[in-house]
Amino acid sequence: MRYKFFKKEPDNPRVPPGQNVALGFPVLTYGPTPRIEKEKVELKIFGLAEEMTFSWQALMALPQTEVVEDFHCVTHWSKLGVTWRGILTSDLMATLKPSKDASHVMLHCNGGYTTNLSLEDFCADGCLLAHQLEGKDIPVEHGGPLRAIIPHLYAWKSAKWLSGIEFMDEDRFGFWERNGYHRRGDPFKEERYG
Ligand SMILES: Nc1nc2c(c(=O)[nH]1)N[C@H]1C(S)=C(S)[C@@H](COP(=O)(O)O)O[C@H]1N2
Ligand SMILES: [Mo]
Repeated sequence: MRYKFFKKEPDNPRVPPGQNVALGFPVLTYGPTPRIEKEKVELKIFGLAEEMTFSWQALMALPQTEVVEDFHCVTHWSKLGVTWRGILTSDLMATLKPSKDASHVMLHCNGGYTTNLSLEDFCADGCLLAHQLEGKDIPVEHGGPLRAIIPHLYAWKSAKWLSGIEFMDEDRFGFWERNGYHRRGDPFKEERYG
């Protein structure tokens, strides 16, 4: 089901400038929705880090954490207080061996979508690789089985159908960043376009 109801909350400090509160949870996808069985999920770590591939089982064996975070889409809607469950990026990082030169990551998705982040933004508080939304498996249109959640930046950084994390020694542009979006995307600074 797809809801399209929004309300203005100008006095709510959690709502960034230029955003309206979404009462439902809109779906924002560029291109087709890839369908992947959990058992076929593979998360590849590559670039400037020791190469590793996590199966679904290996991901589920990592510490699991629930976060409640606001979600801000650059198309002017924010969904407040979304509950996600998954692996904190800081817990994932503790199991990886990135090179000392790694300063940025590129998130890669099934279907070809990409988005770039500094390592600091990738590891910030509340960031996780999520597999549950409001206590249930994430619906495929919202990025299930596995998506990134980067709550402090606009939601185009929250890569759905995550398939890889590439470590890099410089910033490179992902899909929307090449197409005019800001390289970082802080909603409270309205970093919408580059
Ligand atoms: N793989 C992939 N991830 C993606 C996108 C996409 O098109 N493909 N859209 C992004 C954008 S612009 C937003 S706003 C959020 C939307 O997440 P939702 O569909 O769960 O609301 O996913 C982000 N992650
Ligand atoms: Mo978006």
